[in-house]
Amino acid sequence: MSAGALVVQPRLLTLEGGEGAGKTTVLRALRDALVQEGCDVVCTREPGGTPLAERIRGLLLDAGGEPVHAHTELLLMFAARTQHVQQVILPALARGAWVISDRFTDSSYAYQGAARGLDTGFIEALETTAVGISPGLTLLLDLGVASARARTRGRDLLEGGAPDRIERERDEFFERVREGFLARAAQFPGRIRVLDASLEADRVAEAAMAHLAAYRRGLA
Ligand code: Z5A
Repeated sequence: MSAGALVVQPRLLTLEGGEGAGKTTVLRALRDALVQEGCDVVCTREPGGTPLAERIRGLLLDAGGEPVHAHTELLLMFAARTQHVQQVILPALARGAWVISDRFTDSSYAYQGAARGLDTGFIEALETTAVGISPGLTLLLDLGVASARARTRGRDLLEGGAPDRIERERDEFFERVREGFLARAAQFPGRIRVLDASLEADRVAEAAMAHLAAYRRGLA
């Protein structure tokens, strides 16, 4: 299977959305559903997923106060992704495992493309050259910016965390991220399913599992 120059990987599932949309929560529900059926499941995240890519994540989220150029940010995201794909995702898929990634290339189109204003053609060139694969199914957790802020503030208060470099962006930035994701969903309606992430966590997880079940029936 291929999506343009990309090879579609049916067992690669990705979760996308703005901050605080509930990706981590949904990822656990999907993992549990697959594990219960005896599947080998690898859960991972971007940026990150390998020791080197996690170090790049650290640089991306805390640049020590130095301004980060949008192209630097994009190239670091893709450096981490290339490493992640080569070291973790492709080997897991090759042994027949399912891979669930908390974020993947759609995030670069939404954050660095739609929100930072970088050229989509350049992102496509990086995706084709340095990534080469596309998920079979992507669940986009769509949530309004104000609700997302309230959730992450609540979590930070509970856990004593603080917003990172990207989380400190203004609401307008996150509005553009949201629009960017929805535009991707409109462009790839077969792959990207949009979930209403404003619902209670259990309802969002149920919707995610229903999409996964329908997707798996389609593969059979
Ligand atoms: N980034 C990028 O710019 N370009 C790229 O190519 C990639 C990433 C790959 C780090 O990603 C940053 O990198 C991210 C995008 C950028 N920056 N931002 N913003 P990340 O995925 O690690 O960061 P994040 O999106 O900010 O993660 P997050 O805040 O942990 O979001 P989440 O995983 O979607 O949310 P959660 O942890 O599952 O839930 C957040 C809180 O809400 C928590 O207290 C939950 O208990 C609560 N929650 C969850 N679901 C619900 C519902 N349904 N109702 C009520 N409360 C809920």
